[in-house]
Amino acid sequence: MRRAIMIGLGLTGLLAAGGCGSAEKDAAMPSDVATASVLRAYAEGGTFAAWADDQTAITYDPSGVPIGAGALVTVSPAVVETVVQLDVEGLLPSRAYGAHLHTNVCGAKPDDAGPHYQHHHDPKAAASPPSVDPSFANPSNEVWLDFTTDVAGTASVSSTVAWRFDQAKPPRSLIIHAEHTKTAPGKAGTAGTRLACITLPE
Ligand SMILES: [Cu+2]
Repeated sequence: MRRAIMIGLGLTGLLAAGGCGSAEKDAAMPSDVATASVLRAYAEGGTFAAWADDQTAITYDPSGVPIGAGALVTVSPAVVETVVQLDVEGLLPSRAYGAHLHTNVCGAKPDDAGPHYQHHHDPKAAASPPSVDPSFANPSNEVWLDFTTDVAGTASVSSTVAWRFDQAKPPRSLIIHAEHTKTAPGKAGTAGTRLACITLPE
């Protein structure tokens, strides 16, 4: 079924050229057998639609992420790093978007996905979310996947971080935002309205 989705999106070729093959190789390395769950690779995505309980790819604002657009998130963990790739199609042409991994699954409301997934948690964000301190809200401690679409509305972007997901509490969604991500103190990590969300596997 997942393969059918990829073909429908026309993203199969991108996947074959991307992290999927190498991820399978990593997951099969004998030294990693004991940590197979930590190194689990996956690709998740689909066609954007309005929110429903069983909907993986949700658009909250079809004027920014149209119904029928598609996205695929490919996670490729390795021994000392994690590569996350985002492929999109059917978005607005030549437009800047922000994108990050967030902590919670997508819900009926954009805020249901919670804050950004962080490797080292910003202690101040617990009392006063979200984390806007650049020493925590940055693309080395979070997974940022900002992109600008081409004239056809497609884009492909990847981020490599020098750590692996916490398997007890992995990121559970990718949010597409209305703007590129800011880096200034007090605004770090903010990227405007949450336009769309993809729920990621546990
Ligand atoms: Cu975000």
